[in-house]
Amino acid sequence: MIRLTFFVCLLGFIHTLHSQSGWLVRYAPGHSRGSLPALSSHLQEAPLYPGSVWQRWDLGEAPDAALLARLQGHPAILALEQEVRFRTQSLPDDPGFAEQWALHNTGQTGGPAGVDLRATDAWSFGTGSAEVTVAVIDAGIDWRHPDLAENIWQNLGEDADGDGSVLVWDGNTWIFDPDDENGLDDDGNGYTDDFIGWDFVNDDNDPSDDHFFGHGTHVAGIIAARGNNGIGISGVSWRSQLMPLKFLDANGGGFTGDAIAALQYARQMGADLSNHSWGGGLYSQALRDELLLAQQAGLLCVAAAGNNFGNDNDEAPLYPASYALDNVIAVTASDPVDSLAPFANRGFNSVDLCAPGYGIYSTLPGGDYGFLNGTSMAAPFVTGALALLRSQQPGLTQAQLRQRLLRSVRPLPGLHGTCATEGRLDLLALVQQPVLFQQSLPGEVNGGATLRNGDLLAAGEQQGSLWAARLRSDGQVAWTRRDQAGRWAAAAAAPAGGGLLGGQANGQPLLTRLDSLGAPLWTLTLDWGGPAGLT
Ligand SMILES: [Ca+2]
Ligand SMILES: [Ca+2]
Ligand SMILES: [Ca+2]
Ligand SMILES: [Ca+2]
Repeated sequence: MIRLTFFVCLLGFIHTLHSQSGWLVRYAPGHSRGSLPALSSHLQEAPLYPGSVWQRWDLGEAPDAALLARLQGHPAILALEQEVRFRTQSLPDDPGFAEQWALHNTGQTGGPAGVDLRATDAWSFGTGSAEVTVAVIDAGIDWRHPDLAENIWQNLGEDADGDGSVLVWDGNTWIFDPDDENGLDDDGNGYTDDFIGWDFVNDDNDPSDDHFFGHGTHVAGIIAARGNNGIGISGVSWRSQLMPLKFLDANGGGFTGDAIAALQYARQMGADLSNHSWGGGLYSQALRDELLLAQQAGLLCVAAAGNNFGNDNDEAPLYPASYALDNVIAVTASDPVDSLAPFANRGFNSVDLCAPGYGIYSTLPGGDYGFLNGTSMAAPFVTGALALLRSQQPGLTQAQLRQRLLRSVRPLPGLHGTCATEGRLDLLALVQQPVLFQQSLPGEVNGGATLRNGDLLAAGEQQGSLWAARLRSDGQVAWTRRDQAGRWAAAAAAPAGGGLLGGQANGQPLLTRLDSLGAPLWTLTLDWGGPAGLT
């Protein structure tokens, strides 16, 4: 009884200690709290752990700014910083995440657990950034949807009042900024007041989704529904910008000319990726020409292989998926047991890879959510994956993005013969490929691209835990390892058997590949932009 009481008290004590953010202080040599007699006697001080040179101070809810300034300049104090509250990054808090088997399969469909993109591990390496823009060439997007609105691309070339936004919250919903609606084509791109994209069906500036079940909105949510915002679902990329380009009408039909105009808009306005969850059997030279222009502009296009119940696209092509262009990636659909979905097309030469497309939960118009099936759902998983990779490694070229995508596909027996890679998208394998070199080919460094602080140099899995090497702001290579609780912590060096060693010589970061006995095989000097390129 006594022991039990004590234990409960101890827990209560710990809770009190860590319930609010404190201050971490390190005294200058020879100094201690006694050097600061002016500090009030109610200051709580404790070392972070026995023998730590850092002390934790409790200064109350809102310490006096003048006091802090005095303390920070005090000769007895070497460093003073406020504690930061960390949170796990891998599992988003979106309540609908439990339905998203494709990202994290716990067996919720009744099938085996673990048949998924390993998204929760992949997000340890990054969750996407607003630097990447994805054109959703579809039936439009419910851009007011609470789980999408903050990720909608904004054309600041039409921000006539210069307040940095073309969308405003009117207290009830998102609307176009009334002060920007001037009826002028401010950025001279040929479209008047095109704040967030364009509606090529109705030729106006509101690319809302009027499709009868909300096809475009569902596709958009798979790519980049706002992740970890406490509502709805999580996109593959939590933060990429979605550019709604509507060319499919309320019934899901659209014309080649409008598709081409939409693609031209995406290219002109600098989209990095475009998603094409639609297709048709007729070859169009005009569309192919436009896709070639997109290729020259660095725009990577992801297309659905079609739902013709096992049609072989090698024999009966479906466009745009079947255009044999380096910037067109064709995706068909797998199911929760890693077989080809029953409705999905195949093509050993003309389809690149599989991605989940069966029982997919995503956003629907009117702030809603629901399940849909189709290769239309598979393509946006690949688009989102590429957005994630691009935000993590912005220096990659279109060809490198494609190469990394296809190389990281996980071959699976159930997908044998269905597509060129005979496998399914694996987000973790995709994002943990090193940034600028291939381990197997000494000396192959990405054509002069500049490394930035935080760039991933190498990563891998060992004994069930993830490790990663990133470039630090001082040019050294920092090794980190993720523990069982999902936290990243500094590691002294490369993992045993990881085969890579980081270092620095003459201010240039080095990466050395080791053989199984630890002897160096080769060393790469990495092209580093230095501290000026810090992000
Ligand atoms: Ca504005
Ligand atoms: Ca314009
Ligand atoms: Ca305007
Ligand atoms: Ca969400």
